[in-house]
Amino acid sequence: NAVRSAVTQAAEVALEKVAGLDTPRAPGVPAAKPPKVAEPTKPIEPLPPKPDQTGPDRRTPTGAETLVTRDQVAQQGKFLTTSTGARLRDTDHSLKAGDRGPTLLQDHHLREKITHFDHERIPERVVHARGSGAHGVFVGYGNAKPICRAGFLARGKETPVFVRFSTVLGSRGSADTVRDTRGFATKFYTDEGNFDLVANNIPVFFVQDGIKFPDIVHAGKPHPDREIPQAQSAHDTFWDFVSLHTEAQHHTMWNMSDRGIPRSYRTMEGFGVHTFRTVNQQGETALVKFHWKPKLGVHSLTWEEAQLIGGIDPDFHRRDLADAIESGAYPQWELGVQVFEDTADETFQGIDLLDPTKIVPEELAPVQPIGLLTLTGNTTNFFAETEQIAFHVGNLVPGIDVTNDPLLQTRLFSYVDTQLTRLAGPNFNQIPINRPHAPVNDMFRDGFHQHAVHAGVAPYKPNSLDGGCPFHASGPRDGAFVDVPVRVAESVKERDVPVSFADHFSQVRLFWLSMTPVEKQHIINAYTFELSRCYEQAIRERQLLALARIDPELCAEVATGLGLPAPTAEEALPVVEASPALSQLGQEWPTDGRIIGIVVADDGDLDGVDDLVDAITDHDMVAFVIGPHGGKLSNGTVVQRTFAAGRSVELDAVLVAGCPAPAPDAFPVRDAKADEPLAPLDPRVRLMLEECYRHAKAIGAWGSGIEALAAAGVPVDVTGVVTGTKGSDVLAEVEVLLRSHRVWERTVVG
Ligand code: HDD
Repeated sequence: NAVRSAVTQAAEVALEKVAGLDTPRAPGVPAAKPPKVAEPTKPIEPLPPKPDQTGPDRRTPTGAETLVTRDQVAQQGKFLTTSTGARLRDTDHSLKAGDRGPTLLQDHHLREKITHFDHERIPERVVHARGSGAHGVFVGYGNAKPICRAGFLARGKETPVFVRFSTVLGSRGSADTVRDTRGFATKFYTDEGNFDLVANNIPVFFVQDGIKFPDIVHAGKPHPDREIPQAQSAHDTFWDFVSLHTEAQHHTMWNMSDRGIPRSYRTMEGFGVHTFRTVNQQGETALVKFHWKPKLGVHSLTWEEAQLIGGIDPDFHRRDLADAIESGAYPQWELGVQVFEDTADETFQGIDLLDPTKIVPEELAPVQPIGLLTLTGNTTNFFAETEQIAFHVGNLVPGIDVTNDPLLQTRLFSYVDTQLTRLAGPNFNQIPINRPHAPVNDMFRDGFHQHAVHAGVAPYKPNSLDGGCPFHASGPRDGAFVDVPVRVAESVKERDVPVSFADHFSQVRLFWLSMTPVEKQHIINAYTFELSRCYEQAIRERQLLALARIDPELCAEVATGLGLPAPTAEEALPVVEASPALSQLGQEWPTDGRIIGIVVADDGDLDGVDDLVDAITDHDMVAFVIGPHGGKLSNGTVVQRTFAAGRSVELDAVLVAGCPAPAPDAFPVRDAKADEPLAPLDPRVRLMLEECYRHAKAIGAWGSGIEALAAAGVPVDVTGVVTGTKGSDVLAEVEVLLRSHRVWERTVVG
């Protein structure tokens, strides 16, 4: 303060000597003119932030502290400024030598604006580039205490989380519904530090050793010469690799199953894949596999739906997640563990727990729920949160440790390393979305994008100058992370693989045998589609040979589809028992958030349509009234989708309340089927009903809606097609059907 007041006094003395300053101006040069064009937008009251996007001022939605207030980061402050805070009089015109002259290099604001824009993009993730994120909360059940001392698992303990779902192969702008593995990465901001569970929706991986990760990724990514195809495995290099590298066959079979095309992120399971080691308060250890179980059940698209949606709504999964959260239908998953004794050989009933290409069937080791995840908040800013979040399998908390799984060991290196390029330097954990909620007291200093202003002079240990601070936590009592003292070194250094990793086929067969006939048919179709897209005959033949080692029926069906002879496996088929828990079908689930379309015609039976909408909403489902035009129908019912904009693929079930006649100008091309001796039906509605029928969706109709079914060729006397006299009765039956997601019984293989 003494220094300050001396400086102020000196300035006051100097000021007294200065008279008013005139702006010097060269002769003949006019004073600065006001801009000719007025501000294009008149000030109006800004819109309030969406309810699920409000965050306390100085905290991000995750709860980490930001460096700026909300007003400073939103478009809400009164005056536009430069990034250094100077108010701007004009951001619409560059500084020029005359209003028709060249632009001047001295226009600092122009250069700042364009430079910042030029650098708005950062490298996308090398894998999992396409993703969607949400905030939420995890609540522990407390029952994991005997095996794990992690504080966030304590009974009733609430921990904020951020989850990022993703596809693996595609670029940031690729479609959501491609056939691919899905990422399911969760960051728990626990009191003991961040814990990241970086999981997938498939419980096994393509390779057993991380050193092969670049190989599978290079094979799956688009071909390097023309960069096609985008976001899919249906091409030569992928099948070249997996057919040669047979340990990839298990993961590949999961991809070819319905798991490769989830209906929604909300209906996906998640798997930590590796076996982790947990430690309790007494220091006793157990081996565990983590599972996420969706409350809405596991549910997938059909392949035709997935392809159609790729064009109709490439953001289908992102939109579905955000809409559900915004509407308050918060998605939920239970975190569960399979628990195994921590034996010296780290195996369970002959299954090597360190082999990431193997599952342990739930019939042998049940998944025990230990907590509940609820996603409650959308992101405020996609880039700041979903794009900048950095996960790392090494972000562990006391009570959870890694094992020697060679895939996991490489991941421990890769996840920090990749952020150094992607987020440009070593300080990425200071980015708001990555900041722990636990106090951070590290000795990492400087580097690109350092945001902290570290005090003290002794960022080294031991020191005396900063009082010896900070100190080591002494052990579990102080909440320290303690590495589990497992024995590691009674072996020789070698590049090799254990014999127990050598079996590449028995669990693939196990998966195949566990599928229902419908699911098997989908797998056959998927292999046939993908291999048909390969150009190289040798690759198709090699993959058929791999299928022969899994199951002769599977191999024969795919071979028939490809028009090739089915090979026979030289060795005997592995003998395995099926695991019914692997099938997605045969159970009933809550219908929350399911979308029911109601097709209406202006001159149809509109009575009661509004009541139906209310009934659907009351049951926590979503109703889309689909009509010939936007706005309102003659009875005042609001239309959510027009025939022009709505497609069946958005719906889980459809109700038909009328038989809309073809609109004369809907299709400029003559519609041949409209001349058939059936009730004339708008071709877009016919397509919708045909697709719903083909995709095994529940269909209901009453009144003239029954004529629409006939005109679309939808039989009324089959399972899953409900007709009646009253919409409410039909809805009640459709709702029951929806509990099993689809009506597979009426399909050919049902
Ligand atoms: Fe990985 C991202 C999941 C093996 C290297 N991985 C990434 C993401 C998920 C997974 C969900 C996206 C995270 C996000 O949303 O930001 N990865 C897995 C699973 C694996 C696996 C379940 C096997 C069990 N990964 C794996 C290996 C390596 C990597 C073996 C390297 C040797 N993974 C990465 C990466 C990524 C990544 C290159 C890209 C972006 C990132 O990390 O942050 O480091």
